Amino acid sequence: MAKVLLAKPVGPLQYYDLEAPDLGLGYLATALKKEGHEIKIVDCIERGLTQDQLLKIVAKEKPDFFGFKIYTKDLNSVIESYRRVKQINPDIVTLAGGPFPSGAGPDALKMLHQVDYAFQGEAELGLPKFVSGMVQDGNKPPRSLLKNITGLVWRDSEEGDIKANDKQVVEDLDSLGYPDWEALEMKNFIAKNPPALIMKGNYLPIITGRGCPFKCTYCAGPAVTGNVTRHHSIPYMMNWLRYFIDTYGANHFSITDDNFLHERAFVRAFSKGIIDAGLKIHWEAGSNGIRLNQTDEETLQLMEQSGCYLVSVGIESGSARIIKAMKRSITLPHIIKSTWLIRKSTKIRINGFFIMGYPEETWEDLKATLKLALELPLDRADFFVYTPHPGTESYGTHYGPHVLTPTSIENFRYDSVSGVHPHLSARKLRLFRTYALLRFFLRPRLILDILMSLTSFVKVKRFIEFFRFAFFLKPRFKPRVAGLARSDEAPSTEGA
Ligand code: B12
Ligand code: SF4
Repeated sequence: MAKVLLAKPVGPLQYYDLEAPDLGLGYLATALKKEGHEIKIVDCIERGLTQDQLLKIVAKEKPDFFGFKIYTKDLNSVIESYRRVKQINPDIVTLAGGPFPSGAGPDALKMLHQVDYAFQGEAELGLPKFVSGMVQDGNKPPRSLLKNITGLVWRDSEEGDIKANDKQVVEDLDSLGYPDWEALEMKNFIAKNPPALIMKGNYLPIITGRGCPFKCTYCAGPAVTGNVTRHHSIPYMMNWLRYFIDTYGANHFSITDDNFLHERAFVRAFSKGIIDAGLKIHWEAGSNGIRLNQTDEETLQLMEQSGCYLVSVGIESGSARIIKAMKRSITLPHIIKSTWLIRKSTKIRINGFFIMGYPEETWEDLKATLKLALELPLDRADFFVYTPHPGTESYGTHYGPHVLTPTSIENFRYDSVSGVHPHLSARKLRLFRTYALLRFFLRPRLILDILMSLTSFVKVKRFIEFFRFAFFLKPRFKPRVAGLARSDEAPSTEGA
């Protein structure tokens, strides 16, 4: 039996983080417990922990294995933490997983010197096998073990290089069981809901399926969950919803799938399942933005009947040229037609996702994006700034490792400018995004809608946060941490 401590990195809570329990870590906790290991999860963002406080927890818990779930934006923070964890006890086996290592592969170990092993992609199958194998071999694993752990990235001392084993996605999602609610400290999250203005109540994330067959050039999703879509069964999902309703009084769910509408038959069965079970809930689809080539009236109406009140739709650009360059496998007329279909066939609110600052974009393309945002029947819009994440096609084509510097990393968020754009300066991009938000929201229909949604103190607070976010005002929201601790060990990209 080993003691495993998994954490979300130290950092300020930012507008898009939403204080929600991390499903991926919850599934890992279940998988590790099944193998008899002891597991704790610390969400440093949610708890507002500093580096010192996290280190105190590590010193107290004395884990055999310590690992972070890492987004690109977290790199500075985790470099600092790993270095200090190794100072506490060099025998703690340090692990890295999540979106950044999934996309970066061997480069993750080149950049994170204090990490012993990294994982790419879904880790419910590989991680427990790895931990059990390590325990058995007294933390001196033979190559035969390391070579057989799916998704493992490891330093091969015999051949003097870094190996990245093939990833393996989980085919039968129900076989994983449910994310471990105990380890996720659910009560903390419930107390802090709800987040966004448009949302209706106690928000909890659920995931009905993983994976996406598309290959949009800017998206790092498939690097984590692969190109094949898999679903939980309808009974699994209904039990999950019932458990959340009965145990936590939740009435509002957010679907976090990569591509929720990809299999409409599943979406219809899911909606019917909620109606037949008589569950009185609200739900919204598209933390990740649903694709607009998979909409039809019947599916949308069933979604609405079962409680869906909001969809976030991936529009991304108003320029046909940029949509093509992004390899979105959808045309602009189709996007426009589908958005209107949602508006005409249901009362579901629509939030449009747009990307600004894609590498090939020009000033004219940006203007076309704003024009489209104003013409479409949208109730909300998010103008994200393009971020070149490792593992995406556009990172390789346009940027590459040189874009990951200690100063750029903290801007690997959708509201900061991280990469150097070939045509648009960072200042111009920032200004245009602010202008776009103003033009979009300062319209009578939206002003009225927002005013009517300010029904509680929490919502007014959230509105102020949104305002700051929209205008890049610093400090960022709820800065419960003094600021990211700077590491003296800058990530090196040597050999990458
Ligand atoms: C839903 C979602 C969200 C939701 C999360 C809701 C929730 N509580 O679950 C919200 C909207 C809050 C969100 C926010 C952000 N997101 Co997001 N999100 C996603 C999405 C669509 C699905 C995540 C998910 O549930 N996956 C399913 C679970 C099972 O997988 P998982 O959590 O990754 O965990 C598995 C593996 O990663 C691995 N693993 C995870 N942790 C660890 C740790 C160790 C030690 C090991 C060994 C393995 C391991 O094993 C897990 C089980 O298989 C992904 C796309 C994707 N496919 O990853 C983007 C994605 C992860 N998000 C992304 C980004 C950029 C962000 C933000 C930084 C946006 C911003 N603010 O600018 C924030 C950061 C959030 C934070 N707190 O730090 C990027 C990450 C790219 C990158 N390299 O950094 C992705 C890939 C989308 C994209 N743009 O390409 N997100
Ligand atoms: S952006 Fe959406 S459709 Fe495109 S690859 Fe990512 S998840 Fe799939």
